[in-house]
Amino acid sequence: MNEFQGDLPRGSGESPSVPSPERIRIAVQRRGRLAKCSLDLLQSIGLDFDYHEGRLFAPCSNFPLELLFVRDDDIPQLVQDGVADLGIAGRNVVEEKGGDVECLESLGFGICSLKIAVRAGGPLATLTDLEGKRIATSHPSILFRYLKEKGLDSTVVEISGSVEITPILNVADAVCDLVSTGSTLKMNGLRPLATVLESEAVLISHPNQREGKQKEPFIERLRARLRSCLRARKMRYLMMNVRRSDWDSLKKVLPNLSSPTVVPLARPGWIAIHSAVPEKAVWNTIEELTRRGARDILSVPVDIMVP
Ligand code: PRT
Ligand code: ZN
Repeated sequence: MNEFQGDLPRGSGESPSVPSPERIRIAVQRRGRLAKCSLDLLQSIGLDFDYHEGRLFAPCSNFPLELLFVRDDDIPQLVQDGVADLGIAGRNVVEEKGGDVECLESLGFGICSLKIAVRAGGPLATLTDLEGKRIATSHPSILFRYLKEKGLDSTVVEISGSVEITPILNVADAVCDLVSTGSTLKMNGLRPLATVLESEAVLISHPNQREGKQKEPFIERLRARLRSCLRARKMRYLMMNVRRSDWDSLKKVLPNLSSPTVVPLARPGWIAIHSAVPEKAVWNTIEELTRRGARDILSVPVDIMVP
């Protein structure tokens, strides 16, 4: 059964590969680092679609939406031109391409930073040492802006890939590249000098394309679902049994943001407590709760969290 409620026409999107003008179109990376997480996130907000390698479009069977699979670099332009209503791309790509797109949500994956790096043990030690030097990057616009802001006059060497080997080849004195674990820099004898941009995958749209459009309420529904899932991913749900007399002490451990559920147990003097806690703090919280008398502690993941 179709779960979407509204009067948006379904159009020709029933066909597996024919685009429909009436559906919300979301551009996602076809293959690469963001592809799987983008699809997983869309599935986690209840969207049902078939995905096969090589396919350009995938219509959704339970929401007026279709996916468009493209290279990540093309996503900001497709959104700006109105070919897609929404897109998922790295903030680095969005900032690099510039253009008139709006970041609607930060999506919590594809996390990396754009860093300037220099030869480890080499003569360049501070930002000012980059004055007059060559910096290789595949993000020239972002780097230009950064250098201008810092008042540095360096030469930007634009390169499309393998940025990290340019100092070895004497093509550049420094690099400005994406870093996640830092092992690529290390392997190439480089060390980070400055962070130019923090990046993660973001949901983008063109502000004017959405205004007053029939699709807007559906886009808002998607955003609300995304926020509920993203919020939930950061939380765990804890359940435990405690002595009523220990409750005042235990209360102090459970974060203020959650309002714990307190349920009386058949066992006299005991209660069950349920509470959502931040995933990052879950082990410390469990250990502290145990010290304060909590027993039979269960922790479960949270799928959806609507405030
Ligand atoms: O084919 P298409 O054009 O779609 O993909 P692509 O090859 O251009 O991009 P892809 O799939 O490599 O990356 C897509 C997006 O993932 C980027 O735009 C970033 O937003 C994000 N991302 C997250 C990264 C990284 N982490 C990352 N580590 N993109 C690239 N890297 C590279 C980096 O360039 C360097 O070569 O990984 C290396 C460094 O990794 P560490 O772990 O050694 O530090
Ligand atoms: Zn790309």
